[in-house]
Amino acid sequence: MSYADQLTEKDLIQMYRWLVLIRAFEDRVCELWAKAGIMELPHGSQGQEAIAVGACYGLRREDQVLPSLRTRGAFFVKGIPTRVQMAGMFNKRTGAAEGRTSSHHMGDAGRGVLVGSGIIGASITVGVGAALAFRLQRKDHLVVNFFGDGAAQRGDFHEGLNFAGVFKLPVIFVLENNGFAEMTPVSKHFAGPDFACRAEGYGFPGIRLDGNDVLAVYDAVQTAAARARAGEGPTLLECVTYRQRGHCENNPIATCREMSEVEAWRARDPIARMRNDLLQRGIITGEHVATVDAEVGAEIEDAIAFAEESLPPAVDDLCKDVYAAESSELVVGRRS
Ligand SMILES: Cc1ncc(C[n+]2csc(CCOP(=O)(O)OP(=O)(O)O)c2C)c(N)n1
Repeated sequence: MSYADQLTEKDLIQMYRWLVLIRAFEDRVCELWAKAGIMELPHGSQGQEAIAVGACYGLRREDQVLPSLRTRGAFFVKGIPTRVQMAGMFNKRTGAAEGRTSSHHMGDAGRGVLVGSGIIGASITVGVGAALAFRLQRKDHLVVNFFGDGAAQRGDFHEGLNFAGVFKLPVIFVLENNGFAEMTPVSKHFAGPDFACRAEGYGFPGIRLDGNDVLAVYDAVQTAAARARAGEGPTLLECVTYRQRGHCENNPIATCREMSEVEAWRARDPIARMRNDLLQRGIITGEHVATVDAEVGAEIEDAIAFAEESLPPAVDDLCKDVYAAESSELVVGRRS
């Protein structure tokens, strides 16, 4: 029996709710940005939500994920509250990092989001380092590292995969292949057959799968997680998907894509797909769908009100948390 087959109806409904919440959050953030309601330029993941939900659902709290600049869903599923995320979009002190950074760099190691990065690919080796730390601490936790097809062309990708392969580290590389790096199609930055086959060169499995199928992603990640926790090493998962909006909100999709291509992918939308599947299997009803939509809408409006009422960061806190206090270990190790 597959891992996905072992999910209960309650699990499936929860996964569906995450998908709806992430989409609604990002759509609302785009609206707010267009009306100058928030400053941060949204880089939406609309169309890619099944990857984050499938990958993060079932992880332990201690497992660390490193989201790409587009893996919004990882923050939700790992438990960062909607209010905190929205306050971050408003750069308020109740938000992540107390409003002093963009959401690209949001992290909460206590909940298992080590750190995000707006520098594409840079977090790959950081995640591998975290996996090495788990190994040295003799803990069977793991790391999930998210990045795009463009980021996979950087040296960090090869360095990170090579190191993880040599030391059989507990890390799952989740490549979100949405067909584009900013406006550059994959065909213009990669001549290989697929990204998954690169893993073979580093001595571990690489699998290409449908990233719009939340249960396929869940199954692949759980399989890779069992391998990682057993000390058998990393896995590369190339999740094929499509970004339904432009690279960011000042880059409308109609200006950089064939709309026939966009429409074809919208017809394969991961949320509609799961909804139809659950309806057909009798796990949810039309009434249930409406209830989820209403609950999610209320949760987002509550988060917006919370963010609007919150204070901006204090000027005196500008340099807070930028520098670590000097530790005695560093002093002892320093050469004179
Ligand atoms: C090191 C670095 N180079 C360039 C950029 C500018 N940049 C931001 S996103 C992006 C494209 C990333 O493509 P991909 O990794 O495929 O992720 P996607 O945006 O498609 O999710 C680029 C080039 C950056 N943030 N960091």
